[in-house]
Amino acid sequence: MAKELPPIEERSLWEDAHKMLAKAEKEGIETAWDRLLQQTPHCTFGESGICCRICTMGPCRISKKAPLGVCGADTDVIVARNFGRFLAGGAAGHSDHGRDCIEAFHAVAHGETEDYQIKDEAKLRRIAEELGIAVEGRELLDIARDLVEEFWASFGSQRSQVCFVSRLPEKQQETWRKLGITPRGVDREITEMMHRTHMGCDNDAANTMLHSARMCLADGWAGSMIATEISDILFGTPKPRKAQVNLGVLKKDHVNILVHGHNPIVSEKIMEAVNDPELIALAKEKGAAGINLAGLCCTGNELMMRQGIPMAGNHLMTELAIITGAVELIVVDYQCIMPSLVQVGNCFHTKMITTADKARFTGAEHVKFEMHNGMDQARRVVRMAIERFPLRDQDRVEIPCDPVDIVTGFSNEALLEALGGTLTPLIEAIKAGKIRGAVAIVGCNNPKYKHDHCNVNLARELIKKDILVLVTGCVTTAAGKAGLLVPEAIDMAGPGLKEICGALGIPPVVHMGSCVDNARILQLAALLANELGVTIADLPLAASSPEWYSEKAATIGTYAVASGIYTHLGHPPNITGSKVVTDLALSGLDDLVGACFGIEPDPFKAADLIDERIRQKREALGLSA
Ligand code: CUV
Ligand code: SF4
Repeated sequence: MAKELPPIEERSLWEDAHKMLAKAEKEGIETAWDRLLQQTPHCTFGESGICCRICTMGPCRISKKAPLGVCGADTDVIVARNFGRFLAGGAAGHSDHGRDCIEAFHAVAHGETEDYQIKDEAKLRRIAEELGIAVEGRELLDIARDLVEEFWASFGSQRSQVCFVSRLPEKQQETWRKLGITPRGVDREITEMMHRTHMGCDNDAANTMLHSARMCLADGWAGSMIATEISDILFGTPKPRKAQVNLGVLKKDHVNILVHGHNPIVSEKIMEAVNDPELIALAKEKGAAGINLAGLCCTGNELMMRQGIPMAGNHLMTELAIITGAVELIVVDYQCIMPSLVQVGNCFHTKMITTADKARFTGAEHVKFEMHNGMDQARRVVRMAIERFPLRDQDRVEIPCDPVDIVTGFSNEALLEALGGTLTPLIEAIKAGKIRGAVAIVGCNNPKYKHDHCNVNLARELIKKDILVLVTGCVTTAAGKAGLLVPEAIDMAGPGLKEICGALGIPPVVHMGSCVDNARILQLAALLANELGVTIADLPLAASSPEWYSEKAATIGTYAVASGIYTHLGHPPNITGSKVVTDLALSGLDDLVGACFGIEPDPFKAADLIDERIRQKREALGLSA
């Protein structure tokens, strides 16, 4: 049992984190690392997934002495049910975010709001056409209303399958149909998971696992994909642009506002409000040089991808950002927001504002954002931040470093443009072995690891092996801070990758967005598979979430595997108490969907594991290893 925290340098890879952890210690402010120590050792029943709380004949926990729950459920059934519900939480999170995007799009299409507009008309028309909606000679809003209905239909169970399954190669659709894992509707699959895992329903672990796959596919190919496509339509499809990362993006003489959470519907309006000349004048009246906006986590990714707004930090930097003492206000929507931010904010003058009725925090102030009042509410929030600037104690402010430059904005549209309009140059590079494959490194931080150590080192090792790396979510900030998201990073890549990225002027590690934007990577995989006449499982692709923590990350991993993409995780989900479930995850799924999970905490060994998989896929395609 760990009795003591590791030294500060061992808790994070980064200087900005070290300095803020030292400041926290000096000022007696508790962080996630302190609380992890208090929670260690964790409950081993929970860790291996063999504690069942599904009914009140229990709770039951499985041991040698008591191998069955009161109802007779064995360890495999209990683990599969717990894991299914865990994944349902993740699918619900992304997909409810997607639903909020449809609501915004609906309001725009029906003229119910002036605060949101259609920014990418061409993308709206393109997607409508793709989904079989007539576009010729029609008014934009007419098309939009039809597209809204198409998206709503992917949430219920009105159809046999969600709309974007059509993006997959026919052969792969056939595999899903045979296995019965074609997702029918986002809400239907999540609800059915809750039903199946009620006491006395699905008592066959493998069968529950198959439904887990189906439900996660509904998230990837509908909930998340719809969120991404609508966000592009409403706020613009990302294009390559410069931005900056780390705590150095905060400014000592400015009013600093942080946006945290996931949905661009709130953060985009805050960004507009900080550019309002009246509010800038007010900030100057209060003694500030101006208003500075920075992002955290995924809403930070959304703003950085589309608008070049700087990123203050990823998941484990959120408490530390407040500890700079320079933050007037943090405005959040939902997901991945530690409740401790209220407590840390109370150690300073930092105010926390919540905006969604479904994510309120005791101790924060609630400013409800709705479609018809987004802009007014955003101005109100920015004004509140300005009012707090005079309360800041400048003697306690410490901005620990200078920001690092990055390049962001690689939507599939932008990637295609960089390739000259077709995938051919990329495919040729893959065939020639100059780019041996591609790996998406995605997801979170977890204080059980040295912060960002695995995220960064895995990316570094893979590009050395001529493997293109795609990043989203919290890995973005890690890669950015390590200097991997600029074209000059090709100097750290193998010779083939260096040549191709150099010619295209792109970094060897490409930022593709937030967590829901992992759907962009699914789409890219499908485009490549269709172009080559194979399935996604045949491609030299992999995914990894080295430092994951959230239900959503597990859901992403599961839809990646179910889509045919081998997925590495730094540590297993809480399933190790069941041999059936663990074997399925680590190998059995390979026979069904052409991919499985691999577990390895060491990033250097993980790079070899992934490299070996890519080697096998290349050989099977008749390409040099
Ligand atoms: Ni949605 S899910 S910690 S913000 S990536 Fe970051 Fe990304 Fe994990 Fe959360
Ligand atoms: Fe125990 Fe079965 Fe109830 Fe779970 S469902 S708590 S194993 S009796």
